[in-house]
Amino acid sequence: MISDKLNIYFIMGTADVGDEDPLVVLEEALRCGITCFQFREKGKKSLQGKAYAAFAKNCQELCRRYHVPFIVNDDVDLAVALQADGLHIGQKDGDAATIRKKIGDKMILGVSTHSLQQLTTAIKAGADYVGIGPVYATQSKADAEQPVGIRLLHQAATAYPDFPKVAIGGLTPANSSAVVAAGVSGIAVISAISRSQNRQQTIQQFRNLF
Ligand code: 3NM
Repeated sequence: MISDKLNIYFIMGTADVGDEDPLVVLEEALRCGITCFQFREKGKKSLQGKAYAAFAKNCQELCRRYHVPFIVNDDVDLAVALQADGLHIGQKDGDAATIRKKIGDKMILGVSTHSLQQLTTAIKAGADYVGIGPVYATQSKADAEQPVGIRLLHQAATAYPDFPKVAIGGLTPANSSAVVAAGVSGIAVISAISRSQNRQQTIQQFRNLF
């Protein structure tokens, strides 16, 4: 996977955007220069059934128009049905090696990790990139782990300097310089972009870090 594509990695579902239309938010983010998108439709009020599938398809079509990879969170069947560019799984979403076999070698596989050991396991299982977090406290994930801080990013960069890594959790343009300096290929964010009052400026500030 091309590490550049991970630089500004936006994650969103309907729960992440106040009163705005999520498709309008996504299109604005694409126009302003996000480099990767993860479809993450979670939470009590999340879309279900046909509405869920239609929302995913609409997000995918927007991403295609802007030549930005479309990655599905968690839902292997949806990723396969849509022929998504990638699938992202967490530590509780099943065994990465088994999932890799199911999706084949062409689909990008990302795995969320919260320790060096999980990172090693994900790499061995055939991940193309890992998420490392939460770097800072986050409001966007109900069951987030304790923050791992910049320290784990440095350890990961030392252990696996060339393996693609994205940092996640509580990241904003203001606190991400040290994160990028720690050696990650990308900054993965929900709220800093989905709830930004000025998306153009926020995304430009993230872009300036690379
Ligand atoms: N995964 P925000 S933290 C989806 O630690 C997600 O793996 C995390 O949202 C992990 O940018 C997180 O608003 C939430 O903090 C990120």
